[in-house]
Amino acid sequence: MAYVDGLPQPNRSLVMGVVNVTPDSFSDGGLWFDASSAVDHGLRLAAQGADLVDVGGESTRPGAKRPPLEEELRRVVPVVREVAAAGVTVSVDTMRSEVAQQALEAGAHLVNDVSGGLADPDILRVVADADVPIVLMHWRGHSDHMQELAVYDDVVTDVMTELQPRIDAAISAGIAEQRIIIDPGLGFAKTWDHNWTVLARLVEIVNSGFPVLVAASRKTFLGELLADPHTGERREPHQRDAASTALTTTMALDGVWAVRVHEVPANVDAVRVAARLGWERSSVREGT
Ligand code: PMM
Repeated sequence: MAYVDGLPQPNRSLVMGVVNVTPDSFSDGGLWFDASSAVDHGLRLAAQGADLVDVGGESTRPGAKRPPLEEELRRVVPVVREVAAAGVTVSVDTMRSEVAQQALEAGAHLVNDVSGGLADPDILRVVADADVPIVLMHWRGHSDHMQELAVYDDVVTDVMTELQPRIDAAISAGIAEQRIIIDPGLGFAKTWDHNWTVLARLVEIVNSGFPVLVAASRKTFLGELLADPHTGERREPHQRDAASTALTTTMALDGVWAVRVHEVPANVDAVRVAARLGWERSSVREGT
């Protein structure tokens, strides 16, 4: 199990709860759009057992348009401040250095950059100066055109090859290697089949030695998998939680550092089940 300096280390995969302070995220857009309901939601997720709470103000669903900087700051910073003040470990989900900077000043403990430092390279300096961990996600372009970029020779090899220069850039900017978390970026410039391939071969990514975060929760490939057999209609996002939890179990057994999820209690149970089972499997292997 990989650990990250300065973050909780409960000897199992961590659970990161999601608070999208957006009007348009695919799974919970608009639900926590005002600061006080976003704060309440973040505190509720922490009380339910989330190890980290991820606060974001930009929807990255395919086709989404970016909010202006001032709007993203207005959405995110007050929520980060209040949730962190309550003693919760908070990550800020942003691609902008200014948002990262202000969120860190407001008490955030890590930065989750879905662009892996590509959208605004100065974010790497901000993270290095603050000496906090960063999530570098595999990313090929903004959401308004990313699905045109979903072309790979071998998705797992290509993701790892494209993450390496992001890791190198983070280290060159002064971020300690032990503070780097990687994420294959399910659904970002990836088809549903690509997502399944990444999940089937997750161990190859975990074997890189870097802590791995994965966000499968409620994503469209699950809605498609669970489509109504009669009408073909996709399963709604909030009815994808059982499938998301099933994936949490397999990903935790594969050794991911953390899962990013919308619904916390079942996923906390799942990572605990996986930790116990993983421990038992290694005892059996060692013949104890
Ligand atoms: N996906 C979304 C948002 N943030 N962060 C990381 N590190 N990895 C992801 O795959 C990721 C992310 C989009 O999902 P949402 O709209 O449910 O937040």
